[in-house]
Amino acid sequence: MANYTLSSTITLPEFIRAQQVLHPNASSDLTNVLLSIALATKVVARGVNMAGLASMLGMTGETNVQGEAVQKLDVFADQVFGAMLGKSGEVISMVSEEREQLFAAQNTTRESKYVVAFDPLDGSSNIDVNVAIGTIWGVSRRESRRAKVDPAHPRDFLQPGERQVAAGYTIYGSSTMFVFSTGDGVNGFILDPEIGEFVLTHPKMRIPESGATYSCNEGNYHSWSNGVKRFVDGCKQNGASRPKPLSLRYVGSLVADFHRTMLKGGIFLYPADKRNPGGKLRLLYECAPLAFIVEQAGGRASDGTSRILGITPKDIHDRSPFIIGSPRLVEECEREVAEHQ
Ligand code: P6P
Repeated sequence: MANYTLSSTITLPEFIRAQQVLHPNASSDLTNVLLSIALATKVVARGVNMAGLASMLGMTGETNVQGEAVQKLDVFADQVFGAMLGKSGEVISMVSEEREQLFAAQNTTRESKYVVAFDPLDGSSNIDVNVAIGTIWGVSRRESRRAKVDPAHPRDFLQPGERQVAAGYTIYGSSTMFVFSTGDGVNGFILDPEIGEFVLTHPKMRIPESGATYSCNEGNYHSWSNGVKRFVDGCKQNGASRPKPLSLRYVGSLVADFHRTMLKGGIFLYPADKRNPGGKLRLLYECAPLAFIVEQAGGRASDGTSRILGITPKDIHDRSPFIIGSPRLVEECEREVAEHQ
């Protein structure tokens, strides 16, 4: 039995409801959206943990809109989030990494005003080898100039990430952890399987100013820009700005690499390269939600030259170069990029 009494802990639903009371402009409808996301996360967590036993591992034989092989758990997670958010009554439409087009929630009312973008199971290529994977999500209000009765439209999603009203991620690892922000700091919760509830374990998360690790796919080194190459070369040397070289840590699962960076400090980079001239990671449901989180925790996220949260997507599946982490390291990388195009 976990060594705490339930009276001394705060569960995720209690925390979400308490935030609504604390912040008069927080609405019960956003609370309902967050509770739906939390419930969907628990259902996916059970699926991930049971996958090996339920022979859910492996591929479906299809490919998704990204041209990536679809794993059975991808499909399961996409359907769970689509269904749970769809019946909340607060969501108009959704974008999922697994679906080519946006899709309408099945239960909308005239009062529904949120749109949600999510990567239901990021890092899915790691599922079969038991490496941590994750869900990433961002909630925004529908594009303000649109009337309430207008049907779902991509324009509702093509807003800069700074307009998100909430964002978060879940990491399905040695424990299942739910990390989110509604713009008033970042808080982390670990799932206690004995009570089937997320419990507050990481209040007011802050990313360290700097860190001892850099995280990138060095296999792409020769196709990076000169500025990125100079920054990564600098990570491997000691010098004026650091007493010893940084260590390379790269799992190949964005949520796992980002979560370690959030907790320990450091920098994660997925820059543009010859195969991905516009970057590999998706702006709407990978970069923007994590950028929202990291800025709320005192960190920084850019595409190398511009702040991620200031970028307006042109398409719901836009990609972006992605540099995120401790502010000192991201700034150092941006300086190298600016000075060495
Ligand atoms: P690469 C996983 O497929 C993913 O979308 C992210 O989770 C991860 O950071 C990245 O791609 C890994 O890409 O090219 O290093 O395998």
